[in-house]
Amino acid sequence: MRQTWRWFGPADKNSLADALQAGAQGIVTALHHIAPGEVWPVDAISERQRQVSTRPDGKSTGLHWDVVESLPVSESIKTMSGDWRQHIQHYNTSLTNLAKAGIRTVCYNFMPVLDWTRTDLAAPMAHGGTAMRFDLTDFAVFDLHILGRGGAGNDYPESVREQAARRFAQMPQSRSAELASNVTAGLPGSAEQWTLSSLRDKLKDYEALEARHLRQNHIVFLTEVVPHAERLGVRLCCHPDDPPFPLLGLPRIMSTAADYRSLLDAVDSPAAGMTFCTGSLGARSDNDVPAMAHEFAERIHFVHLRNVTRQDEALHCSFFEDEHLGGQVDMVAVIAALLAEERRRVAVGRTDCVIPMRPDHGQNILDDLTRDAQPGYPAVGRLKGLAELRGIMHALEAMQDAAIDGRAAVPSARRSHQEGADAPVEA
Ligand SMILES: [Mn+2]
Repeated sequence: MRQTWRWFGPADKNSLADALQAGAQGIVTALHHIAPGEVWPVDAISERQRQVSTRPDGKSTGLHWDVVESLPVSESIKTMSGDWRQHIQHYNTSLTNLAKAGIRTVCYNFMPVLDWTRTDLAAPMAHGGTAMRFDLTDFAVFDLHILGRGGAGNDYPESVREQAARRFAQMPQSRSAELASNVTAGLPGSAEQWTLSSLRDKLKDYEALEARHLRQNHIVFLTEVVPHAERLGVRLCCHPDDPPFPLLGLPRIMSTAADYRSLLDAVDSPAAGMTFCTGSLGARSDNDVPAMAHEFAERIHFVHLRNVTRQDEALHCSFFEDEHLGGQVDMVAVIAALLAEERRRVAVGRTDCVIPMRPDHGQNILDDLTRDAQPGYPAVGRLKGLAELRGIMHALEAMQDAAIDGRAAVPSARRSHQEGADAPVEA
C-alpha cells in the first residue's frame, strides 16, 4: 500500500517536513477554501500541487498530491434541490481539472449537514495523552438541551434521556459551550461552519427527506458523475458515515455492509468505489470490518486505518479513538485482506494495484499536546500510528514473500517504500 498523509495546506500546523519525517510517500489534501458546489479551477489545483511538491528552499519534497479528500458534495446535491444540477456540472468540471493534473483518486462522503462528529476532541487517556471521543449521553445533552431539536426525545432510549437530563443539570456552562462547539464548529474536512441557529435551519431542509430518498439521491449523483469519471480514469470513493448511525434525526445511509452492497450494485462501475475507513465502520459492533475488506476489496480505492474502542455495547453508540493497533478492529486481518487484494490486482493486470492508505487520526501525545493542530490530526500520534501499521505491512509482506519463494517479482508497498522514502535526499 502507498503510505499517504493528510495535509490541510499551508495553514496546517503540521508541515510537509513533518510528513516526510513520518515516512509519508504521498499527500492527501483538498482545496478546503472552495465552497461545496463550486468548481475547483485548474490554477488552484496546480498551485496546491506545487505547494505539496516544493520545499520552502525551492527543492523537491519528493511528495505528490495522490488523493483528493474530499471533493465535497453540496447539500443541494444531497437534497436534489436548488442549484443541484449546476453543482453536478461543477463537480464534473472539477473532476476534469483534477484528471488533467494527474489526480485520479477522489474521496467524498454523503453525510447530510454534519461531517464527522465527536463530543470530545481531547478526552484524557490513561497514558497522559488525549483522544477524540463520541459519547451518546453527551450528544443527547447537546441535541435535547442545547440545540433543543423538536422530536429529539423520540431518538433516544428513556435511560439515555434521563441520564442526559441529569448530566445537563450539573454541567458547567463552559462544558456545554465546548460541547456545542465540538459538535457544530466544523471539523477538518467538513465543509461548513455551523451556529446553533444555522444548524436548526439546515435541519429543516431535511425534515421530509427520508433515508430512502437520500439513497436515491446518492444513486442519481453517481449516475451523473460516474460515466464522466470513467472517461477520465478517475475513481470516486465514498467514505462511510462517521459515526455510522443517524444523528439529529438526519438519515445516514453509508454505515453498513448492506449500505455499500446496495450502492455498489446499483452503480456497478470501477469509478464508483469505497474509502475503507476502519475507524468509522468499526464504531458499530455489527460491522465485521475484516469481512467487509474482503467483500468490497475490488472497489476499495483508498484506505483509512484507525481504531476505536466501543464503550457501550448495549447501545453501541459511544466510543473513543484508540491507538491504531489497540481498539476492537482486527487491524492485522484488515491489512492482510488489502495486501491480498493488491496481489490479486497485479495478477489480473489492474493498473491501480497499489492502494493508497493513510493513518486516520491519531491520539495526541508528546509535542501534539501543545501544538494545537487540527483535531484528530496530530503529527506524533499519526507518526506512531503509521509506524505501527507499516510494521504490520512489512511483516505480512515478508511472510508472503517467503511463502511464495522464488516468485519475488510481486510488487509490494514494502519495496516501493524502500525505493522511495528511504532514499537519501540531496542536500
Ligand atoms: Mn476516515
